[in-house]
Amino acid sequence: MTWRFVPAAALMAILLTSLSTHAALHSRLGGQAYYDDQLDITWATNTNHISFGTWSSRVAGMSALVIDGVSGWRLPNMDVNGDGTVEGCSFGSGQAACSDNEFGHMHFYGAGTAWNNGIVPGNPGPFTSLTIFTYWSNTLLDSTTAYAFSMSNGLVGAADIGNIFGGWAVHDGDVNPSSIVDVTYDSPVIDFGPLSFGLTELPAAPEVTFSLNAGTPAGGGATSYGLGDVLSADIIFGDVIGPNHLTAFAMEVDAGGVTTALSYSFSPIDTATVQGPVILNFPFTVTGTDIASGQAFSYTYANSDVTITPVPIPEPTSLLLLAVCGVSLVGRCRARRLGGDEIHSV
Ligand SMILES: [Ca+2]
Repeated sequence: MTWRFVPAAALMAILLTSLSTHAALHSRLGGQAYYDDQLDITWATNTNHISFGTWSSRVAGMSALVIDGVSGWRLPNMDVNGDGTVEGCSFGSGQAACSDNEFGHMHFYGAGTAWNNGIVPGNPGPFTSLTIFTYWSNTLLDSTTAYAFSMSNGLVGAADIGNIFGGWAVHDGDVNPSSIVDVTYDSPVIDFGPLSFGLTELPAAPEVTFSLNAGTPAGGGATSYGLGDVLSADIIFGDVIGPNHLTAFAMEVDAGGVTTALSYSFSPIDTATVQGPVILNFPFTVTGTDIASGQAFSYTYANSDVTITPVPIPEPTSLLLLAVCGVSLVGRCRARRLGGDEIHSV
């Protein structure tokens, strides 16, 4: 098995941004969500996307929710620091302490910094369908009891998970993607087994596309990305069609813009011809068991290209520094000047 980059086609761009915190809600996904720059999370505009239900059903609803192509939604967290204590955000406890409770912070501070001046049903700001009823958090007290919050009066409670409460979707970080990653493959080989996925031949040049947030600095100018950094993922391979079944993702980009590691897997829901999990890696290997014949199969694409395209963040005051580097195994990197923007080699 070989692993070959094609430098001429593989461009890597790293987006470096300089953004300040404004204590504001920023429209995202065409107004379908708002980024809360104080808590560094994004709230769905429609507070009733998945309606009311039991705690378990709201958790399941979040995992299936896709808004404008973005998955990875969850219930709000009422114990962000995980110390087992839920902050009530009472007067005098302070805004910093209140940020431990995402619901409490939204209710008492909202987009601002003044206590008791937040988002409530009578003053919902940009949010829709905000009701006086109770909302589930993702914070469990024990196996049968979860914390819940009243956006009407700011009361914290713990209730049996069988209760019917609301489910307001939030997402870690900013859902505006920082970059789009396209991975394309060619030179397919059937290692063994039958053709599956409803295919009559292996696709000549399949493509996988991810949109990612800014990732995490990994030291020395490198950046690492995990499953939580993936905002959306798309793949078409026979009758395997994304985007909502990505189960693992890990990518490392070094300071020179070279992708030094990339692996991921999809576990699509079983269909007549697909039985998950289907493991796709880099280079592109596809393994599984064909349902029709019961035989194991393995396919490999010998060649891989990675293209990472930065996505400008819609902030008028943002400073964008783009570094464009040729990707190769020896880490070739060059500085460019594009459209008047200042480009720095990294
Ligand atoms: Ca806590």
